[in-house]
Amino acid sequence: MSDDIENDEYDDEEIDLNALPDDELVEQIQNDLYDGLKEEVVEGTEILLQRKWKPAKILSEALVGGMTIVGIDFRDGILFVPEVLLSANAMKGGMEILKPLLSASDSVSAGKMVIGTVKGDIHDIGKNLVKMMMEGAGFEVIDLGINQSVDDYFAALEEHKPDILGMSALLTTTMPYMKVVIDEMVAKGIRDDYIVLVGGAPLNEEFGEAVGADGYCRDAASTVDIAKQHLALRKAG
Ligand code: B1M
Repeated sequence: MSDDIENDEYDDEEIDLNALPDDELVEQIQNDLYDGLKEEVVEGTEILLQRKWKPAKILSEALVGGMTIVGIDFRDGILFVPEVLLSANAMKGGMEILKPLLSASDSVSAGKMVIGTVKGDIHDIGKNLVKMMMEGAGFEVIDLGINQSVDDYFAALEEHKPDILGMSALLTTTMPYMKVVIDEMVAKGIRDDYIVLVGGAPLNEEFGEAVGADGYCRDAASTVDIAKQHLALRKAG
């Protein structure tokens, strides 16, 4: 019995995040993200910022690093949807803190992008990261959200007249919808009016080519580079 009490006391013990050295704090943020503890993830993110960590480094090492572990355990059946939702919510808490810092840059727009997750798919963390990184690089980004149909994309292209259309898909069952959108653009004669970039964990270079996209983007940072390259090519005629 005394053992139980001791264990309970141990479980309830609050960790002073401020007292942890950087490497242990990053590990603790990843653990808190895994446990879906949004407040703690936010606090840890703020402490790293106070310690002069670059927002992009916090994002990739603490937040994306933590989400990668969640993804592995989700795949292996150790975590289930409700737990992953809590982790996703905790991740968004940290991202909210970093967002204005990543976005605080040039006032002149580097270009305009409309982005959305395709129909049937509700994953949006990666897309949101892409949005943040693109905004950080000076792009104007119109985020359509999740579950976007051909009609939704077309309405947004019409309204916002972007340089780039970005599509995200995280499921093998929803990624073929990207081809539906691109084929419809071809049918309407508007395909070449836009740079089409696609991304999402199950995609690859070959898939991007097969569906007729201009580029496949492995992650948020490479999306910025690929977008800039394509815009430069267009400008060069
Ligand atoms: Co889902 N899920 N999920 N899920 N989920 C995956 C994708 C999965 C791989 C998990 C697994 O089994 N290992 C698996 C898909 C398997 C497959 O298709 N082969 C899966 C499944 C099966 C499902 C459900 C079907 C589960 C169920 O209900 N039984 C269901 C589907 C719901 C639906 O969409 N209709 C489902 C639901 C969910 C939650 C709602 C619980 C939650 C989403 C919460 C949210 O997004 N708001 C969730 C999550 C969180 C995941 C995992 C664990 C993490 C995804 C993530 O956020 N990664 C994921 C496992 C994994 O990917 N390891 C999984 C972090 C993010 C930063 O990376 O999204 O890859 P990522 O984005 C990167 C790049 O891919 C790229 O840049 C981003 C940043 O670097 N990128 C782009 C992404 N989009 C881009 C667009 C661009 C450019 C780059 O445009 C130009």
